[in-house]
Amino acid sequence: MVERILITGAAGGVGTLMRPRLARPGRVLRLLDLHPLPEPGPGERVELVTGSLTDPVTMAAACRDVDAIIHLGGISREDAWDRVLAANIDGTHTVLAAACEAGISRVVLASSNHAAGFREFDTGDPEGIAGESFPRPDTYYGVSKAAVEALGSLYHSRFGMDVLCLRIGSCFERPADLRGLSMWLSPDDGARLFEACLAAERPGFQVLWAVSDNTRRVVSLRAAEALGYRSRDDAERYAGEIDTDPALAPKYIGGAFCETPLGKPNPL
Ligand code: NAI
Ligand code: 15L
Repeated sequence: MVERILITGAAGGVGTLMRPRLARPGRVLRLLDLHPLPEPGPGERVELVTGSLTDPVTMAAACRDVDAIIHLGGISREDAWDRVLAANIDGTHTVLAAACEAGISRVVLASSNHAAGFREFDTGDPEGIAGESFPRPDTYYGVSKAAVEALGSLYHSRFGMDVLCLRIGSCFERPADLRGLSMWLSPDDGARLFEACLAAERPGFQVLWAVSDNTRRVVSLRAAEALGYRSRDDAERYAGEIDTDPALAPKYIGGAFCETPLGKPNPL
């Protein structure tokens, strides 16, 4: 049997990092984005879809013969309310409704640390902040991610879908700054976590922190590890290249997002 996984927002930063890492024999990646995607390399089993995840017709076609969805597409930073609402909240509703209609029972949703950006770094709890902690958004973008989680919960409770929401920290090749030493999700660990989300038996609805097992980690990996995730990376190996002056330490896990003007596109 061919396993087909639909990845929305596949042309973006995380999608580009995951494309080679999620390739497996017997697996087809169906990659959807507003922007054209690079053509398949030799031996690569991908199907390319250019279109909007906010369009129900596009999504209905994209969901055909799909076993699971990794939903990354949308606006990935602060922006005007109506734009964030359309791409992230309406968009995720369209993705979940199409998945449900197509009988797809497993969806992994990209939430963000910014759904909980106003949680303080220093909680005093050695376990770290739990995944299903109540949202404390830092931006309209963060509000949209809290709504993404709520929509996932709704579709699980109403229709029995398995929905895993990942509160992703900072998923880039390497951590950028002092905050990143706590919040980094290495690309390889990201792929490990997506695989755990795809493989877990009947996980139901969960909100999980998606970070590497960083020495300076302040969010809990308990739920992700219970699902089968095993981080092998630690941002600390980059500490020597980063200014670790404690004066630069942000108070809140959302870092600079907590200060960016609401509704103004930010370059972070
Ligand atoms: P990105 O901005 O690089 O990529 C997002 C992609 O979604 C883009 O290629 C864009 O064209 C596509 N997209 C936007 N609207 C669309 C639509 N209507 N239809 C189809 N495609 C659309 O973002 P990145 O960094 O790849 O993040 C992926 C997801 O993970 C996003 O949902 C983001 O909010 C979330 N995330 C990312 C983090 C990171 O560290 N990169 C951290 C926390 C969350
Ligand atoms: C996010 O949610 C963004 O999508 C990403 O671009 C980074 O800013 C990340 O959070 C972060 O907090 O580093």
